Amino acid sequence: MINPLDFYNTLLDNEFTFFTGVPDSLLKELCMCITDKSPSKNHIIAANEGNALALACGYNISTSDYGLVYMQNSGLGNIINPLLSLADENVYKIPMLLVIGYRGEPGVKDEPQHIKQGELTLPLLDTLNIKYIVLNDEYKNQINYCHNYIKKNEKPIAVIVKKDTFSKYENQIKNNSINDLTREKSLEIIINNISDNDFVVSTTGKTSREIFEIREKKDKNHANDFLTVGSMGHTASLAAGISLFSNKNIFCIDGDGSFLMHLGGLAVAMQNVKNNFKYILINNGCHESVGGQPTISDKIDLYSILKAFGFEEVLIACTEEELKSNIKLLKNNSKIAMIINTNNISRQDLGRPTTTPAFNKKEFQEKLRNKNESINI
Ligand SMILES: Cc1ncc(C[n+]2csc(CCOP(=O)(O)OP(=O)(O)O)c2C)c(N)n1
Repeated sequence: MINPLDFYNTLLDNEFTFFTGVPDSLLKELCMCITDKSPSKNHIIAANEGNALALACGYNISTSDYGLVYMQNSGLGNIINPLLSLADENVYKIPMLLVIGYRGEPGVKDEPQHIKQGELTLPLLDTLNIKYIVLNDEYKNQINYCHNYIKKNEKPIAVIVKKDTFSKYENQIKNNSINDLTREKSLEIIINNISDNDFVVSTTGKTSREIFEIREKKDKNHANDFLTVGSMGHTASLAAGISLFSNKNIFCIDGDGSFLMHLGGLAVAMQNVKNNFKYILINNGCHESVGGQPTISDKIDLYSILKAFGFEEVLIACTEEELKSNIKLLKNNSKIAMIINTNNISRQDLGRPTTTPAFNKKEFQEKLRNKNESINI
């Protein structure tokens, strides 16, 4: 295994000193090291991977140095546009180092949402004409090679990071939150206070995993919950699409990282949705599901943003009691949102959905449509 700090120092030795990206569980230890060691000006946790690539392009234009963009391979889709129409050699010819977490690697067991992405990661890079190397113990030579390649060819190169490549970073991010409320407890309160006729569309990561386990614990099936296991950042648009053509209450449960990733999706959704679209933002200030790297949610006014997007009411809950009383109000006949401020603690033994996404969709769809006496299409 590679020690993240040694790797970080190797990057510095090779003049990679500007870091930006979206965190990934396979890069968790490296991300933690970068967050800890890099001056804040030189490390930007971006809203999405395409933004990160553009930031690295800006850095190169301004300094002539090469940025490093890190991401999970799910983020490849987000970088393709700026990669091909900004960084490409036929456009502005901007080099950088891409560090890509290899979820769904063929032959390695992984979740359904990572399978196709894993199969296509290397072929996709080939199609994009991006050279890649798979990171191993020869990393010092490999990073040096990348530096020389970038310099000579003035184009991006990718480093692929397999599962368990990095060892634990010595200085783990601590939970400094004084809030007792966990995301899981919040979800439990929500589930306990909505009816069998209400539907949930939940975001990528542990939110959906926790909802699955809460229903299991209550011996309930999962037909009321659409667990959006992949497609991070699109939950609000997905829930909006569902709610527009249903007369059921659709509770969209988002995370701050996901909310920020494609913020425009919610803004546009709000111009179109009806009063049955209920938006809940679980704000733990970080990408908790992949290691707890901070988002900017504690630096921006989420309440005002949601109000400006068109929510008639925006409720805030920081305690179980506030949450319990707010959730009742959420059922009002108005466009209403709730921000729940939680800590960033989750269970170590949290499982994953044991049913397939396809089965989940079928069950959800059947229940949603069967009980729709009149669908407002
Ligand atoms: C496009 C894309 N980039 C990165 C990821 C990896 N990823 C999965 S969950 C997650 C964090 C989500 O953060 P947030 O919405 O705040 O929810 P939390 O985990 O804090 O509950 C990330 C970055 C992904 N699935 N898809």
